[in-house]
Amino acid sequence: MPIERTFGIVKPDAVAKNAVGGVIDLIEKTGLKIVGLRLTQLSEPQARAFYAVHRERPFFGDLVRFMTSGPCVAMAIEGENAVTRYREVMGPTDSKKAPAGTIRNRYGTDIEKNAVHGSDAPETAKGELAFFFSGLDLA
Ligand code: FUP
Repeated sequence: MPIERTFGIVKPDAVAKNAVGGVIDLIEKTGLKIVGLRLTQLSEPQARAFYAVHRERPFFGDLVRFMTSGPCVAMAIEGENAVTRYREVMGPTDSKKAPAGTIRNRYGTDIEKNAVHGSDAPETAKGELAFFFSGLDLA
């Protein structure tokens, strides 16, 4: 199985509740490696651009408000089958439906305040990694 890279965000709700270390711990316990890490606060244009795929959806305005409400932590994550394995440890979008042991079960609240983002495919991961990191920032 080839080594793959994916992209994740510890969202403002999880940063506010001091869960950055807890999220990274759950990721590392799966055997995946953190190869890039950056604390930042998204501006409104940046959040709109990052979530552009959702711009027609009814929740877009609230999502942009939430994602700009405080600092977040961008993560580059590496390992075999990293996209799928990271999505498994995140749990489903709606935190209320997330099974025990997942990040969203432990640190999320609902479908919006769901603690983390993760790329949905290797091609998306490339674009999202490039949005937050320069090649020089990655191990
Ligand atoms: P995910 O891949 O699990 O992050 O989920 P999506 O790409 O479908 O959605 C991106 C973000 O939009 C979610 F993390 C939270 C937000 N969202 C809502 O606020 N309401 C919804 O009904 C669906 C998504």
